[in-house]
Amino acid sequence: MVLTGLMKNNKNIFLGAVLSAGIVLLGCDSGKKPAEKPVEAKPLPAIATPDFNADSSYEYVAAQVAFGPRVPNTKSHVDCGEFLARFFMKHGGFIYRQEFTSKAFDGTDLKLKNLVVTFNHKATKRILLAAHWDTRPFADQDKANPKKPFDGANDGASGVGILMELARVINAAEKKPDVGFDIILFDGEDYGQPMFYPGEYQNDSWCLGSQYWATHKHKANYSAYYGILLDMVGAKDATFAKEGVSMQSAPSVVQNVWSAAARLGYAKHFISVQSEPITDDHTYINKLAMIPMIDIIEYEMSDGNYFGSYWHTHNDNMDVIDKNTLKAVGQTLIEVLYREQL
Ligand code: AHN
Ligand code: ZN
Repeated sequence: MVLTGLMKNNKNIFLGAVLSAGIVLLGCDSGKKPAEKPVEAKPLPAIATPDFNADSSYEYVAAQVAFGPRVPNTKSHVDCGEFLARFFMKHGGFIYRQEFTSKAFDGTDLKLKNLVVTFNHKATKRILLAAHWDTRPFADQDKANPKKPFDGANDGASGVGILMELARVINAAEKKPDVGFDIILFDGEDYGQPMFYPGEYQNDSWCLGSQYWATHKHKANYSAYYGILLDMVGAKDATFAKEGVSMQSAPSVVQNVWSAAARLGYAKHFISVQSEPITDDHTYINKLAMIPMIDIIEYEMSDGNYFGSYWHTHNDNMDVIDKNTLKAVGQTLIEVLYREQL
């Protein structure tokens, strides 16, 4: 896999060299002495990265779903939260359980818990990876049964299942990334006001956990070099567009992640299309925590609601999850982490 990556990459490097040669020639016209030789672009050195196991990641998605919908203020939610905390401790993470209460759009007090997991805490250069672990309390896009909760296999569990497998394989690997990294599992992302609720629409009713963390970090002076959020990252044939908030706040991070995916052969998932801005946890991390963060989120151009047709319906269950998509996202994240230099 490393080899294919390198071969593909050589092509990009070659293009880069042609382009810089063009710039040197332009320099000639303006009367400046051209550089002796264009600076030679170096191909990426081969590196060994752990292999992301999609079967294992799939089982981690299923394990969350098996608790029942992880809706705040339910036993399934509490139990799954404990399971996740234990899992990350077992696989080398240090856990901060951040418990707090937030008011929902309808005035309900929600008992929420962000799980902050740190790896290699001594490293000062840190990458933040995140996903939400809660499930929406109603399938309000479902025609037949819009008031009942749904499994949230893709919306919620897929991102968490990828971060679980990433933590497992990196912890088991002899060679770790040079950078430190943190995983935050945000709670209360999906409790946003549904269309069936009367009254004025409250925009900030989504993303309660990330809004809380951004203003109450687990460590007062915490920051990260950049962040990557995962949301709905496990559906069959999913496409991820370059999302608007990400392109506005962290275009070079988008570029880096999309290039890594292309090197590994995953360009059919990481497409070169820009989508409109989407309000998600990264919106608040950018706006309130001032950490540049991108969102890898499924975006289907052919679909009326932009997300998959299963979105916020009872079809968001294990049947939509595909191991190839989990692999594409998980292996790309590993590539990005291991390529990041101090
Ligand atoms: C809105 O629908 C405003 N944002 C999408 C955030 C989301 C909901 N992600 C998953 N579920
Ligand atoms: Zn959702």
